[in-house]
Amino acid sequence: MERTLCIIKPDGVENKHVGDILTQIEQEGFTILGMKWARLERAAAEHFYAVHRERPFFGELVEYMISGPVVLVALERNDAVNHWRTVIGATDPAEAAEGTIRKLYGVDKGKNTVHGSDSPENGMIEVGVFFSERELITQR
Ligand code: FUP
Repeated sequence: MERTLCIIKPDGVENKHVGDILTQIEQEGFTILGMKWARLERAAAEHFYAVHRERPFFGELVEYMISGPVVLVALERNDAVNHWRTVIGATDPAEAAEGTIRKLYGVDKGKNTVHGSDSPENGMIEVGVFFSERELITQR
């Protein structure tokens, strides 16, 4: 079974969409393996987005991700990565399809409400960054 990491970003928490997003996670058939509130530390945010280190928006992205609390949700499902990316929509809320989380709640390209892993390999890695294997509830 495939894993993906959802992060409900600071705007999603601030604008009180945590409940709505968790409802969509449940309705879309994901199993929640783990969930925690966090305030990301700068080093953790820099490490998490290290692939974007050379991009012009990197500094702003890191500042934003540490600006307020987030919710980390480890998800499991068939085709979890692609399915979650379909549910959340395109990076830029203005370009995201109708009904997607980013279209519904996103503020702009940076404050786009939710994260989703971009490949099954990264889904495993990113879940592992924030959850130890023994914290994940895999038996139902
Ligand atoms: P996504 O996989 O849709 O989250 O998008 P990316 O991995 O390309 O980008 C990661 C995060 O960087 C986005 F969620 C928001 C931020 N970003 C910007 O702020 N500006 C950009 O032009 C592109 C990405």
